[in-house]
Amino acid sequence: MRIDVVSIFPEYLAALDLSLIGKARQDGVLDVRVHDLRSFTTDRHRTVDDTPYGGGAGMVMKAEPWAQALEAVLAEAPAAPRRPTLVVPSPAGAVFDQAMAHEFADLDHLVFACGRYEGIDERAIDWARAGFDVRPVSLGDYVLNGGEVAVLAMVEAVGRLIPGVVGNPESLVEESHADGLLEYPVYTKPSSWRDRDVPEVLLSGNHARIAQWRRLEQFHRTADRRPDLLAAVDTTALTKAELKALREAGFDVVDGRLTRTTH
Ligand code: 6GU
Repeated sequence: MRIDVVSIFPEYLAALDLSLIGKARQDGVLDVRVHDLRSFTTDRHRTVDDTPYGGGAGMVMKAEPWAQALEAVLAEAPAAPRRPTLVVPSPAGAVFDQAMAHEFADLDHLVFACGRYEGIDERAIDWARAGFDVRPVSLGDYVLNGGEVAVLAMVEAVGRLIPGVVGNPESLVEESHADGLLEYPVYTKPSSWRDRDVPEVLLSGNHARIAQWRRLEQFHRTADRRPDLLAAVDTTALTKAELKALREAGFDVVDGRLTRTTH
């Protein structure tokens, strides 16, 4: 996969040299290139922003440096059947989730446009639709100073789904959000630590019991921490055995939605 990132703080993206993503780059699985937006300016001060039309606080990123940068990215883009996807990190975007990470992981070419200040002149975004599939994306309902940290998060979430990036692909199956539920709690040696014992079932060697316990822990944890995710569980996909275990554990299906009836 090819990834281009355009930013006025290219040093921010140095973290992409590290860990699994850095290894994937070394191995040639990921081709990540970071570009300095200022290198696409033509004035002496390398200006990338100006005051907003209509007034208001803060500055807006000028359209022309973005057009120059994105044209350069397109000119260098490897030939591909699909046009590149331009991800524009913004608190005003659609919320990034694991489904979107999978969608992006299937693409050949992702380009990230890191805005700063109050955002990018909207005409640059509109203009980019001619050459890119444009996706304004948010990490969640809070405000960052710029898109760089969001890009680090998204590249990591997307990159680890690409075959060959995560050493053991099985670790992708049993993790939070893989099946719409949060992950079960995990433990390692010693079995007793500061008067706290690992749940007995995990030492039993009974793999069916362990799988059932972990599944119920997923439901309990999701009910505690993310009731919104619990309500989104497809209850028609639950097996009879699962439903029985869930009812015994204090859950029930009410109006088609999985609900916890007791604690
Ligand atoms: Cl993607 N960008 C910015 N600037 N702020 C955010 C965000 C993105 N997601 C949440 N807040």
